[in-house]
Amino acid sequence: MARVFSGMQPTGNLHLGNYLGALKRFIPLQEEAESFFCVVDLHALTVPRDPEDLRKKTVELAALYVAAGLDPEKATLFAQSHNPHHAEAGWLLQCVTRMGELSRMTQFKDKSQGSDSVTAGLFTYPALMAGDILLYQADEVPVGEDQKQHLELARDLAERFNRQYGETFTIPEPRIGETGARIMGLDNPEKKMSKSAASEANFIGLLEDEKSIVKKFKRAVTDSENDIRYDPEKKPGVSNLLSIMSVITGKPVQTLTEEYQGKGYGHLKVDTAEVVIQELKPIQERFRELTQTGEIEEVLAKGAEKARAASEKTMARMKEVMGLIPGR
Ligand code: AQP
Repeated sequence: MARVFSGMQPTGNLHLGNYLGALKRFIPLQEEAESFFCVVDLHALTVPRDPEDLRKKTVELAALYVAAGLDPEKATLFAQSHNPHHAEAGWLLQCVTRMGELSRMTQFKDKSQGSDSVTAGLFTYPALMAGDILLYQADEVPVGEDQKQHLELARDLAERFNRQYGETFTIPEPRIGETGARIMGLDNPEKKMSKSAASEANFIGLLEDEKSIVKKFKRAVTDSENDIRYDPEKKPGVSNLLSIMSVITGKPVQTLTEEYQGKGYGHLKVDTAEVVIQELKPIQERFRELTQTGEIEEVLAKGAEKARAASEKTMARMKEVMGLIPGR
């Protein structure tokens, strides 16, 4: 059975991009693969966080995993910091990662722009991410398009490690959706929807209320024409709305384009908002129930045990081949 691993950071508001590019795509995978889905709380520390908020967001993200349809009996759901192998593997992999490789990561370049207080953790985080994946011998990693470069690095590190120390890791394949892998900001469809966007008009939070969703879609930036067609280069705003609708309804973009021929942008915006509201409603209801019972902490505790057991062998092999002697 194939193994799947993916993670999400417990930071900011989980948005529609995170959901359509990643979380929604995790759900069917739990049926067909041995799946590990992690709340990557160590990654969240790469920029300063309020500790209380980080604790709250970690439990909330795990609750969103379950509310969206992940079943803790089928998939292993856990917090990254609950399995110490991640930090250990991250360090060992940093020692085979080159500074030049990390310097080329576009996410680091974007996030560090104009700041002289960037942490070393933000710079080395792709090596930790490689450790997250390689520890579980994952065959596939479902992610949005923005993570493609980090995954290529994880593959390069796995290949280098295998060459240098002998066969240790499975080489993971990125699994990036055809549609929805890069949901764009509603206020600026030239850039991806992002938790850290300057304006709240950029994203739809998964826990956002109906009124606000409708308002944001109505104000979504489009263009000055009035024909509805899919052309991400020339019509990024309209194409973004079509992508969102396509991933949720399962209708190909082409079919939607035909359905909306002769209708105005206003119509497309209101319908997209409605489709999103209906998709998020059951998730929001289930989320509210879950966060009142305290059962999520239990899910995370059981998941951590399973995760530690699953990564133990690889962790021991990494240490051994690198020349670390076993402790007693
Ligand atoms: N706009 C997006 N469209 C599709 N997929 C996306 N992802 C992120 N943004 C989009 C995917 O969501 C998963 C979890 O991402 P993360 O928590 O690691 O955060 P991120 O990739 O750094 O992006 P965010 O959530 O918008 O945060 P910031 O603002 O910090 O960059 C990943 O699979 C990611 O590809």
